Amino acid sequence: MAVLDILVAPHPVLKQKAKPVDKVDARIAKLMDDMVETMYAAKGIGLAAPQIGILERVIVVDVHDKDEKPNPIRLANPEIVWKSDETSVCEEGCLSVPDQYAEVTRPSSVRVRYLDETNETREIEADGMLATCIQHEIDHLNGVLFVDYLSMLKRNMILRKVQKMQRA
Ligand code: K1U
Ligand code: ZN
Repeated sequence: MAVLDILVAPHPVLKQKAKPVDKVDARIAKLMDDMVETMYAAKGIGLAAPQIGILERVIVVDVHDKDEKPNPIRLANPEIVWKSDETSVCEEGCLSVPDQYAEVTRPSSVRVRYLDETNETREIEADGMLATCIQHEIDHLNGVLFVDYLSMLKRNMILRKVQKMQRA
């Protein structure tokens, strides 16, 4: 497995739409493993392939508590097949927008269809942090960052801070 570099906004790849994978073969399974290792190394709870410069529809998430054992979920071609009308507000962060946080409103629960690491089609129903994280990662596959939900003023403030920190 390998720890890969994470792109930081405003990198143009982060604004592009990722392509579906044809099949979860050995290459995609290895990509999923590398993404899990990269997510853990960066102390994140999720990661999408575009964040490491790969425009394919692959995400990984793990929202396990500190006192629980790791529980990574690997998803290719994730698709929201149902979302609740009820919404929740959650403070979000992003490994591609380092050290910046903001509240985002999203559906509280979602049902997601995806291909797992063995190319099996699966569905998962998620709520709480898992639902927020999966929606955040699927947004990455569509070139959307959490700052895109904020006012232009707040978004520009955050992106300017990130660029300043990157230059320092
Ligand atoms: O996609 C990413 O950049 C990963 C991101 C996932 C995420 C965090 C919070 C809400 C939605 C999605 C992170 O892991 S940011 C770092 C982090 O561990 C964290 C930040 C805020 C709240 C909880 C965790
Ligand atoms: Zn993110």
